[in-house]
Amino acid sequence: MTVIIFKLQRKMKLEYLVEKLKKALRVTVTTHRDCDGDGVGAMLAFYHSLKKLNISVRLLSVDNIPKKYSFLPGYKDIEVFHPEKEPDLGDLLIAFDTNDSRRIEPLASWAKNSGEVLFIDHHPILENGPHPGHGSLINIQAASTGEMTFDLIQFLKVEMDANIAQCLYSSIAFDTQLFRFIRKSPRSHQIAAELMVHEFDPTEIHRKLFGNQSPEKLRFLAKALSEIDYLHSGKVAYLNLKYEDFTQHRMDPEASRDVVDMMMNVEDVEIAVLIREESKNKLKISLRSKGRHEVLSLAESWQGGGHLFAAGATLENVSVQTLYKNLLDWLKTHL
Ligand SMILES: [Mn+2]
Repeated sequence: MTVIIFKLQRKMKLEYLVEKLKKALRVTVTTHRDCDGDGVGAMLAFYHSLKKLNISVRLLSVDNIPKKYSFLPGYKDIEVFHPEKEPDLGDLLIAFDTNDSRRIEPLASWAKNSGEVLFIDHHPILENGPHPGHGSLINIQAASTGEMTFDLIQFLKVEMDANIAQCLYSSIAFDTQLFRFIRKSPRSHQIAAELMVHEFDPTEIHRKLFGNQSPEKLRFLAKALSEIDYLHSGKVAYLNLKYEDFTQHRMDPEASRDVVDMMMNVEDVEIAVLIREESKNKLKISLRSKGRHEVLSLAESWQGGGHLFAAGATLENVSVQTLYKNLLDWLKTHL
């Protein structure tokens, strides 16, 4: 019964979106701040699809999209949003891979003045966060926003091509981390197989997303990984990367976001916690769990969000010592 209701709701929402697209004079597509391969791939795939439907569409991002994604078709069409330069954003903004309007500010507030903001996403709606518009598509069963975008593009009857396929394949490969995290569903593989009929090189995409590291990065990793602390009889891996750790290796703190996933490769580790100093006064926290303990509540207690088993937060003017104490308290009650 619940499945039928879910399918019906999904169909109604898809129809609502199609109606909106038909009426829209100009559509803007975006993804969240500090984007990842899933959000960028999904938004680009949708951008190419709307163009094929002759719908006027723009790509706007609230911050710079890392160069590592420049292999994706359409990357060069992405513009960074500057409120002072944008009198008119069109009448429909669609954001991929988030349902938290704060992560697309100031674009969300700006767009609301002229039209509607919809989200296409697979993250749970936050308890204390803003609510996405009622026409938004949220499916927390999907392993990536790319998979939802694949269904949406099919529903819109857009003919798949190599550009769209490459973008969607990159989305799925990124969020499943090369098909490791597939949420007990064959869907990620099924969609990937359908996409691979088109002309692109999946191995090359895997390398662009997860390989292509510099020697400096490996030297940095060797040092960082050797400094992990193991708490709670080795069930929790904890690492604090200081600003100096990055400057010493001439590394962008952004390039260390994969460290938390490496921490999870230790057999006994159930939860990994990475706190990195992005700049003086600004901390980024990444949380991962193998599935026995949710970590979203910890992220939410730090005004962050994400998935049940992969979440994060950004905090300013808080000391690492304070966060560490919060963490120990949280672990005491949750482990
Ligand atoms: Mn995602």
